[in-house]
Amino acid sequence: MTGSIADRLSVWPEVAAALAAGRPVVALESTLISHGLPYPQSAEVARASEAAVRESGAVPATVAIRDGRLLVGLDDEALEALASAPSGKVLKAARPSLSAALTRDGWSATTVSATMIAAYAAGIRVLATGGIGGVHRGALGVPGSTEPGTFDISSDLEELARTPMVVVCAGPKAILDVRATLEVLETRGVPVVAVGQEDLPGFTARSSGIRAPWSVPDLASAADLAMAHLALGIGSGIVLCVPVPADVALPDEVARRVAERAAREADEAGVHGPALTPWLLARIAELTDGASVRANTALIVNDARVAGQIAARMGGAAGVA
Ligand code: PSU
Ligand code: MN
Repeated sequence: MTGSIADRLSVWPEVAAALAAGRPVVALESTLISHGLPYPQSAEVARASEAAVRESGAVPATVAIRDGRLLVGLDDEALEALASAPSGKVLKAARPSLSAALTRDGWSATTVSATMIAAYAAGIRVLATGGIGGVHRGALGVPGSTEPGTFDISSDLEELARTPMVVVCAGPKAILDVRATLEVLETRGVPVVAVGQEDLPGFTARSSGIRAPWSVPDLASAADLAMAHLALGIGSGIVLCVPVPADVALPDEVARRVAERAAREADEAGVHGPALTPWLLARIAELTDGASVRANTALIVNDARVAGQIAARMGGAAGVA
């Protein structure tokens, strides 16, 4: 079977009804459920994120792929299936693997890039994730080393450059080369905005140690800026970064130290490609004795809540029927 993205969409009735009525909807990506967190925390966070979007006055639409269809909005059974599937059973679908995911049977989870494609086609303009993908450490080579760079740069960045959506996250993942990630986003015309602080949030840490390219004091101004950006019609998305809740945040230097160590170990173990991010997140969970998982789950749910509030403030601009 072939068909365009629009032909492949299966929009959950509640989501379709909300979009038709001009009510706010928030898309949630599903790779963090299947590949980013251990079970059962993965299932808990998927449900808690949906609940947080609802508490904010918006309708959640978790996106995934099953049997050739792009599902925009999942029921509880589907969330459980994605979260509890044995590793390797669920494909990690990004823009480059979208056609492969859509032409195989069973489940695929969608990364930020694939989620943006499906959600945008459905009319949704606001998305929540934990941390966006970006430029991996070593992608540009390692100083002092003669080894060439891996060039591992997430397709999330290209998608943000071409798909006009508001993406709420807790900053680029700490496992990345955050400075290089910001530079690519700048080159590709994607505003990166810290909300409520001047430092760029550091995923599981409150601060990345880098000043954000732009910052706004509160959610109201974040929503205003997001609406202004989308209204321009210049094509790119906008990234809103909200810090992880303080009570579970990893100390900034701990987050950086374990990220560096995990990245070094991944390189030594020869882990590359789409498997790298899940491997690093799992290794950091071990290195922090689960503290990174507590921070990661809390920041995902917090991002979902904030995205719901932003979408509610955007009103009709948060989606199109
Ligand atoms: N946020 C998390 N955990 C995750 C991800 C985001 O807290 O696992 C996922 C998102 O789906 C993101 C992906 O798009 O990691 C990036 O993967 P890669 O670096 O292979 O592009
Ligand atoms: Mn990659």
